[in-house]
Amino acid sequence: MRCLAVCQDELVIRALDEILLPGFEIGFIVEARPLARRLHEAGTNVSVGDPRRTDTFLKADITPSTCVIIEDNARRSLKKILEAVRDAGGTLVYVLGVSAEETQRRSEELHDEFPEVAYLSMAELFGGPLMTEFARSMTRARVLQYQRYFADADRVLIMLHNDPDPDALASGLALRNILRRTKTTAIIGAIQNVTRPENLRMVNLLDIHVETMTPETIREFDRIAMVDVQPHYFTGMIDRVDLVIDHHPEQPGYTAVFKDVRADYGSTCTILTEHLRAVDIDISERTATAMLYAIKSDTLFFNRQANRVDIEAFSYLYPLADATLIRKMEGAEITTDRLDYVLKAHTNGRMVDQVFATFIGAIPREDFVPYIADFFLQLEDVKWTVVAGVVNNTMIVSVRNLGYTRNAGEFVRRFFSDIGSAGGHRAMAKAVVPFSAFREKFNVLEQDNIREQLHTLVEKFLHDVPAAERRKETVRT
Ligand SMILES: [Mn+2]
Repeated sequence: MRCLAVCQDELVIRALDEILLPGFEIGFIVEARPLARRLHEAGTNVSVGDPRRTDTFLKADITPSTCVIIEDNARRSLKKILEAVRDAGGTLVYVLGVSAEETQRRSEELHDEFPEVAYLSMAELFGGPLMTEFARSMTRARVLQYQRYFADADRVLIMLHNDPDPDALASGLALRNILRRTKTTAIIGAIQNVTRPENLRMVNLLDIHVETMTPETIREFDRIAMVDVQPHYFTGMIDRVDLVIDHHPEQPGYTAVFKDVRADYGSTCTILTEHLRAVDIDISERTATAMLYAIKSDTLFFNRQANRVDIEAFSYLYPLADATLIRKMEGAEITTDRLDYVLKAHTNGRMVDQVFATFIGAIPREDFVPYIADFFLQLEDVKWTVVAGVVNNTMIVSVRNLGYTRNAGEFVRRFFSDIGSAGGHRAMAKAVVPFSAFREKFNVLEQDNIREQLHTLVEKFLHDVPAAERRKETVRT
């Protein structure tokens, strides 16, 4: 494709020449002879001419399919040049704004008179890649620091939350890689080990060893890192932590030597992909597979809280991972005992205004509750699910929504933090409370009443406009 650029700035010319030369046949029109001579000597295809004159472009032989780039340095009469190009038959015209100020105003002005002309600003063109590079070097500095801090330790512990999920497990593998350690020099541990069937399948297929820890064994380590979780989770059990990498909302009240908490990321593995890339560490197929599966499952395959960085990490890991293994791990999600509880949830559940609530009674394992909450969110017309079940006199409440409504984490904190633990994101949240405390606070005994009580709470929450929004409304009226 032919490309003709009208530029007077040597730096811009050299940059365009270098960028466009491989794919385009590019020529330049300049006004100053000395500049033309210099560029010609450097091997650039350049001619001298007055860009305000139509015959300059006729001589350059432009056709409707020639791509014409015109530099806008805010000094020359841009309109005259554009008219000359138009009269010579040019139709594919781009204006390149190179003055730092006023590019927005210039592009608007131009648009009124020349709607077919596209305006590109230098800042837009270089801004994205430049910011990515700078962010990467900041990450690199941070990773190099904690690598050094962990380098001389004998025993390193990478701590995960209870019943570790794919994001926690894969983050453990990834961090071990970054610390350049093996399974004997960096232990991946949790107070309560893996129980969910799909996570057990992941642990087996990828041969991930998680050691069950106690407060005593935790103390034997020289350095402690936490991934996908923060110290407050362990309620005082771990008094010293060296590194925290997590994507849950940042919790106050702890100090860590190093910390990278990014609540706007869909998974901890997304953060760790950036760490791995920043220090250029080779990612093994096993680690890439685990991380890819983690991003997929923490974002419910990009249906929940995924953003640009998650998609970027996913596409980086994808060619490095084993897709067949991932399919095998996913198949483990549906089990017959889970189906039994889905049926029970369906029978006991009720839909009101796109909110599905159900109480499934006594259950042998906690994971049935979030599984059912995720399951019913797939139904057409369901925007919120609230599912409760009881394991050994402890009530587990899982809340899910489609992410663009009110905050699920806020919901559980508002109603349950006074009687137990409650927290989570905008789209997913969980509360764990003594069953007796729940019944006492809300005065419910019958199972059906529990479900109705959950509906009442959601209704109250959704119809209660938060103070900030109320203020906005007053201003508007
Ligand atoms: Mn996670």
